[in-house]
Amino acid sequence: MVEVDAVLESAGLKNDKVREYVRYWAGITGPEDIQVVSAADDVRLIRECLAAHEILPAGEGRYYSRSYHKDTARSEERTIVATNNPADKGVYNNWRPAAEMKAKLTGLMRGASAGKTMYVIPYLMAPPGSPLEKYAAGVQLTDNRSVVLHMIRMARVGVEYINELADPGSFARAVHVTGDLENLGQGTPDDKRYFVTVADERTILHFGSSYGGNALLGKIAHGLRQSSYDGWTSGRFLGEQFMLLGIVDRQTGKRYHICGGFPSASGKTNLAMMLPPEALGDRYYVEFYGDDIAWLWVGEDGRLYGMNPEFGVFGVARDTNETTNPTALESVAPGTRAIFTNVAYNEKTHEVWWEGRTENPPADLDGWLDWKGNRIADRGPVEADDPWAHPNSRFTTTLSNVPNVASDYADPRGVPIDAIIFGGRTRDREPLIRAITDVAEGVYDGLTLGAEATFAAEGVDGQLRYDPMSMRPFMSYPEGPYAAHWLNIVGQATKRPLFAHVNWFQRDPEDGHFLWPGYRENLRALLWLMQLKDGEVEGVKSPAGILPAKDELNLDGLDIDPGDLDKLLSIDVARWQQEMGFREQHLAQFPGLPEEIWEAHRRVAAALNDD
Ligand code: OXD
Ligand code: MN
Repeated sequence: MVEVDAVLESAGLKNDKVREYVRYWAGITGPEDIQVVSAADDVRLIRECLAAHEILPAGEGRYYSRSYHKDTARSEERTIVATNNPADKGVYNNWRPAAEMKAKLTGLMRGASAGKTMYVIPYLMAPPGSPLEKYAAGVQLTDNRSVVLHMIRMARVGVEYINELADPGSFARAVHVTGDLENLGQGTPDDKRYFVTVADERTILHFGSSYGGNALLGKIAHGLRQSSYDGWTSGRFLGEQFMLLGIVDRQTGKRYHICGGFPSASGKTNLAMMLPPEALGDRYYVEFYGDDIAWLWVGEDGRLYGMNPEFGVFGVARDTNETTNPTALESVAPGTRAIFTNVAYNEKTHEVWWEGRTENPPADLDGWLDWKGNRIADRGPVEADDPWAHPNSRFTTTLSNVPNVASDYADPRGVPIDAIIFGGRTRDREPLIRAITDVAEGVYDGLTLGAEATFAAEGVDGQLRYDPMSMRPFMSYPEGPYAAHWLNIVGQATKRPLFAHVNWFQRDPEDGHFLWPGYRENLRALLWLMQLKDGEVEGVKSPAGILPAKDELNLDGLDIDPGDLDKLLSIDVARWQQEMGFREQHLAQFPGLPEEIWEAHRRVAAALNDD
């Protein structure tokens, strides 16, 4: 057995509560060795991982990793929020009793790190000095070296973040044990994986994966599930799966900040990293703050503030290219120390490729391996059309590598939020943008956010898979209190943000073409929203919010069909009325939903009927 205290002492880990926690879990998981890591260990750990073939070189200063082929994504069914209070059970949080889950996970983890090193990763999910720092400190234990490399990119890592805590016990306890990946029955009735957040004990216990949100516990488990629970119980903040961007108007000197939630596959990372359209580039500059998580609170000046608690980006590789997201490509350029996971890899040239990177895959197949490590050139007719990269393959890079990262991205004070936007992927009904000035109607809009079910297979035609505030997989407490907490936090602000709903994906019903070009052009809708906020435009009232008048959108340099623009800026009342019925069923699932939300629903329904 390792001399735990001697190791922690020599690593400069002084917090006694952290020592106690490491000792306790080392006693259970039984590692052969213990190492405390900090960001400065990255160079050594990369070298060790390369030597052990846990990662491979991907060109100068870039790396490639491949996960076990049944361990490639978050598993919603195996993810649980546990507490000691049955009243914490909601519709989406998969609630279970804390005692039951702690016993189960302790059993699964017992002796499961035998022969391995336990890495102790002290981290902070916030810029140091943040008003929410108290909720941001954590210590992840993991028996997987590649997970350490990812954590160093996604969080601020080092003993300095936990040695001097005002309350030494106020760190999230995040235990990750990989398990025997080949014998866990992933996706079968005998699935042994469990990803549990014991929210009222601020303890995260994840067993049976080394991938993404299942294994990088600072990110989703702490940054979203634990933080949203902490935000609710403290009454102080919101922790949401939101991107955060800034817009600088060089002509007026004004700066704006917009955050918002988008269900997966609705272009959130592309939006967060967006560049302005060519024709508007002299005047406007878009700044990147974060693509996945925002914590929101009300500052002493009565404004809503937001910050990205992460230190990096864990972005989906698929379809990332010079058109969709040139900024992302630059953020993983040679020398960035980025890590690619589960994309295709050329073992001779060390290049990487994924579907949508270029229109066609590389023509010369020499050296190319698919994400499972199989040679593309050896594929038979059955596999010929299989993707080269896994659809959930990723790139991991630090925020500072993003070329348009905001100069104040690490400012602990956060940035004032001018608007909160929601956007799904909707082929009809949702206009390009509709602004909402009333807080309850804005929160109602977030609660009824969704993305289209893929037609026929997953649902009724035109019916959304609802994903409230894009938090469905990360909900940690019941939806009724969640809505009340939103009303409370935003209601505390004396200078309120605007809300808006955006949709870049409306299609022509006849030939299916996208009505709006998307990507960089999306800035035009956001600029209109900021003009509305500043009282420079009035928009046109509709039953579902304020729409841009046709001449209010800045269309300089954009060639768009006038008929398409008409459809983008109008409301299909009949389709909206159908949607209101679906919304009613969706909201009725949530006991204790505040009356203000129901009133907002009835107001929109009545306005549609009067229209
Ligand atoms: C997610 C992620 O799973 O951002 O949503 O990784
Ligand atoms: Mn996410």
